[in-house]
Amino acid sequence: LGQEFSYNGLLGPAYWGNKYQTCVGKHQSPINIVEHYVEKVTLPPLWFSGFNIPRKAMLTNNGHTVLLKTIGTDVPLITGGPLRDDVYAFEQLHFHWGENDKEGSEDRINNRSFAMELHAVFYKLSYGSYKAATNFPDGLTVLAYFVTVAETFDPTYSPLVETLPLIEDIGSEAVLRDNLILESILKTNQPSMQNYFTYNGSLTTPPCSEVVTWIDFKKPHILSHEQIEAFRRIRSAEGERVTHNFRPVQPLADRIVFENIP
Ligand code: SG4
Ligand code: ZN
Repeated sequence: LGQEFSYNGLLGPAYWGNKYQTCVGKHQSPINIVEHYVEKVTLPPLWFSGFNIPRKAMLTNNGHTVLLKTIGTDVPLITGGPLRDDVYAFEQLHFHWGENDKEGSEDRINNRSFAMELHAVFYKLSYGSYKAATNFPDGLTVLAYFVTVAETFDPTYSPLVETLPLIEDIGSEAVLRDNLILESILKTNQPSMQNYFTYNGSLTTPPCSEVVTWIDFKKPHILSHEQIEAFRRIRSAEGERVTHNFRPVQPLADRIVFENIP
């Protein structure tokens, strides 16, 4: 578990391309989004369904990050926006963070890093499974939320943050005490969800597959310093604390970043 790649040393991002050819591809993520160069567009609204149902949720330490999966049959779905009429199904959500509150996000805005970034990963339902979808250029979409730090933190994160001490060891998992309403964390019912950047990129970890429609919401989430510290206490395969699990930005090359103005 968790030994195939790392964020430092000889298994670090500069060497991912040795084992995984795609990681040196032309359409990699993350990127620096320069607002001056984005193309403003008005896409059809993003649509969310099934996010307001309480679900059993399981949190896992996979050695690289904290991963949350919901348990049950019917899954939350999204469509619209850059996804057009295609329907994508929720797979998992996870986080990226840094050693201190000045860094941690993967994408940057005007070269600014945020303390953390939440990724909610979805796969195109018509491909049948998450695994199958990763073989197609439009197979995945990731909803990305930047996190800034303030005393007045977002209480909807508390059930998740309170479970972190139970999964500090690699491979450990724990069910959240109460069923989770994804809508509370992901804010899928809020108008701010229609203002986002979108571009085509990749998974930000090996195998770095170029199969992701990225949707980065402009309105950041707010956590407290103490809440982010709880993430920094989870341990990796080497038994060390995971204090840096974000990939450096990659060249934009010939891609265009769009900003949706609702
Ligand atoms: C994290 O390492 C997750 O643990 C991985 O999920 C995820 O890989 C990887 O990030 C890349 O995803 O949204 N940052 S990202 O591009 O979803 C996949 C698992 O290992 C394949 C399950
Ligand atoms: Zn991620």
